[in-house]
Amino acid sequence: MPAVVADRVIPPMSASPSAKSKAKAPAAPASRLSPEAQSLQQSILHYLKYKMGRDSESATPRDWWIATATAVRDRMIERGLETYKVHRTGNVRRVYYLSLEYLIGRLMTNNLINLGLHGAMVEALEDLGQSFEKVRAQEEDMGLGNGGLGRLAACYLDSLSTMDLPAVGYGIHYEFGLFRQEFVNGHQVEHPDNWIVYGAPWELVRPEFTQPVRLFGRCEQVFDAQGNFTWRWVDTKTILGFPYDIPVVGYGTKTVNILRLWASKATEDFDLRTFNEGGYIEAVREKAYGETISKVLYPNDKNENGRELRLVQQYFFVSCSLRDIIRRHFSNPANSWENFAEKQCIQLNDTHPALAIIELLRILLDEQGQPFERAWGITTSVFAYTNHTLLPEALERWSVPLFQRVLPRHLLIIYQVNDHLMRLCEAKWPGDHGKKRVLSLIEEGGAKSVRMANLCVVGSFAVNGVAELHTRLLRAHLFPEFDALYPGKFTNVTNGITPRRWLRACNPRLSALISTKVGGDWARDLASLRGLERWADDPAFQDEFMAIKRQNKADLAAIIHRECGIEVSPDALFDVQIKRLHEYKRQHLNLLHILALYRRLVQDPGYAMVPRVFVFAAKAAPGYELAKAIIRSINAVAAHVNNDPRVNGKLKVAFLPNYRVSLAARIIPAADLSEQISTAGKEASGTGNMKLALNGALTIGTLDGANVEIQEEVGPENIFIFGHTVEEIEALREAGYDPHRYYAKDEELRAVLDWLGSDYFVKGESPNLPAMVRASLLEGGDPFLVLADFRAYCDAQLKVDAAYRDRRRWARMAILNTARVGKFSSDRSIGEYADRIWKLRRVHVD
Ligand code: NBG
Repeated sequence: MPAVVADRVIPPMSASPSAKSKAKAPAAPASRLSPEAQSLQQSILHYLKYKMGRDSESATPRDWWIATATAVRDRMIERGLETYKVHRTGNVRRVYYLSLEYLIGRLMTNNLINLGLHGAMVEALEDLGQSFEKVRAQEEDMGLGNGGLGRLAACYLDSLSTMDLPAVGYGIHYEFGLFRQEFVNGHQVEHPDNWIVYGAPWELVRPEFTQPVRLFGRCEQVFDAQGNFTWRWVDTKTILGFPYDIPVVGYGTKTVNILRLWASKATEDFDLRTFNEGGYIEAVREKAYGETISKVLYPNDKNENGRELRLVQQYFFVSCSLRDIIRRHFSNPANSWENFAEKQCIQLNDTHPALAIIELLRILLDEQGQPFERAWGITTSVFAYTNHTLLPEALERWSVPLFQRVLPRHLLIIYQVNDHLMRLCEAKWPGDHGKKRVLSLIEEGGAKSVRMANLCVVGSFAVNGVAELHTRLLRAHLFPEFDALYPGKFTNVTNGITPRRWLRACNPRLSALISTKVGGDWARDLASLRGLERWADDPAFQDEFMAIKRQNKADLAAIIHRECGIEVSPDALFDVQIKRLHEYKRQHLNLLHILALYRRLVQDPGYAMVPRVFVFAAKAAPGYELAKAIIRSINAVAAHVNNDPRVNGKLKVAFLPNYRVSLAARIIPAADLSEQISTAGKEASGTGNMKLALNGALTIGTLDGANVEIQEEVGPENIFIFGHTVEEIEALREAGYDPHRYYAKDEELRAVLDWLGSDYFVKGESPNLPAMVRASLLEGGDPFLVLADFRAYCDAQLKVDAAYRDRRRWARMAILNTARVGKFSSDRSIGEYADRIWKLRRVHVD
């Protein structure tokens, strides 16, 4: 094994050797390298030889990457072992973050920055004749999530370790992450994302913690030795959960927590029995089923319910995780069920892991023989639930017959919890059946289903929304009865983003500039960016700030050229909308504005506007036809606009394919304008809005989600707010919203909609997808009020145009955005969870 020297935390941005050494490094005159770089070099060469079977001449870029990542992982393991020891001997309280999604992206740069070894690694590799950038580019994004919810989970893991909080993340080790997106003739085409095919060097396999998971079967009534009636779950099938650990290193601290991801495997005895009975095909089929469970991540924007496999995935994952939590608790002889809730706290990331509540109850009732009241008492002291959406189609419901087939025992327990809930309800509102109907865990009427959000509220001691507005709507619109039944249970924790990834790593130029003004500690104390306010009016600082933006734009321009074949100028305003494709996010509102500009330009070649590059990146859920039609429409309009000499370079539209974390990290530092234009009340929070503002983009947005709080922080003069508010939308709906009214009275809107709906942009193509988009806005009733907000949006865009012409004013606004969004650090969010919900203390690791 290579020698591992004690790592020192290098202050942010110290990319140059921090110490000289006379010790010998294998491939270079040692005196030029710092001790950290020497040690890294030794490890890399060791793994190149003994793991990859190469020497530095024969190694491919992938060999270099795997050897380098493994060398970095060693440093994390060292700290991980130390962390584990401190946590175990201290018998500390821990939080377990249960999430079906983690959108991690690449880890190399972030791990190095957090370890304080970024500079040393650059040095070590360059000295070996390798470019760090090239090596790190070999890493596949870990895309085990759909969007904001999964990315939030990844940011929170970073903050948990950084803040020295004892935590374990649990998730699924999907073999295929979110699909890879390609455009073929402007249409989205999906390809499998086989991210682990060439190995995943950050992971550690942990076969000793494999867990059995039971499924299917039936329940039978039995009497126990005391003559009490109980249920037994029998004739089940068993599959195995096999854990992979990814170490999560904190920034500038020694804490390394883990993310444990479960892969499913078939049990051998079960296969063998079937095999011996002569059913070879059957044995292989069942083995395949066992392994199918963790095969693929479900794209969740379109209602994919009714999919047995998704329910099985959810149960598989919570069952493995809970057994692991219980095992860990009882590995300390001082612990018992008495202090379970005192030591363990489980956070449910949306309703996806809601079955954990019932599974813990089942273990307590059936395996521990506890009476219901006590089992329920323990259970409801352990769980906390975060809601991430108010969209009705995204609130999970599972059909009762499906539940009955897959988890018959759990369904009985759900009925038992529901009885308990109905009694509470009766005590509070005697005889009020209306209240019971809305609170019930079971939705009656037609096909019966289990309401997972209700289960989460009932089974948790705290429920939170993810932005002030969202939490207010959650309490007032979604759960008013629960709010009355459980006073004090609902609370808000506004989302946050990790400044390590979303500024320090993705925007090194701006990071360096910031450090010269406010010192090197801002990545740990983001509120200290307020110190930049002093320079907001300083012309020299403004010039530096905007020069960096321009360099970042030039970098993005090169990517746009490579990916889309479009030439764009870094002097244009970069107007960016990057997020999942969804009607509520209104990429089509943006498109209508682009069409309006295009029309103004072709009708009046002298039309005065600041040259703009519209940048889109988004994946549409594969089954979401309208979202795919919007992608097709944007690409079709782009093809015209980009090739029309009449617009004279004033307008370009680039839709970058395959949106993912590593692409976001390239776009965000280059954005001037951040499009956050969802229908008010629909975007729970948004986190892209925070990342863009932090990197000095101005927001054009509605009063939705965290935009409201961004406005509070940056000030109304430094943001472009437009559109109907939640209350105005309610009023409009009550009065009977009619999109045709807007269509009839706004000549430009009518013209661009009809233009889009013709076959002008997609000559002869069938079906005519842009026409489908138009139809959704007129005949379809425009469910997200695109037409109602169109004019206000165009007016706000005129204000953007005017502001951008005034270079000093724009620079000041951009600087103030960076300076004032420190609140949106995920460290602040995690601090609030730890103090107010989890009651978790920091544990220092030396
Ligand atoms: C998403 C919301 C976003 C929010 C993220 C993280 C789901 C179900 N919800 O607005 O749409 O920022 O969660 O909280 O993915």
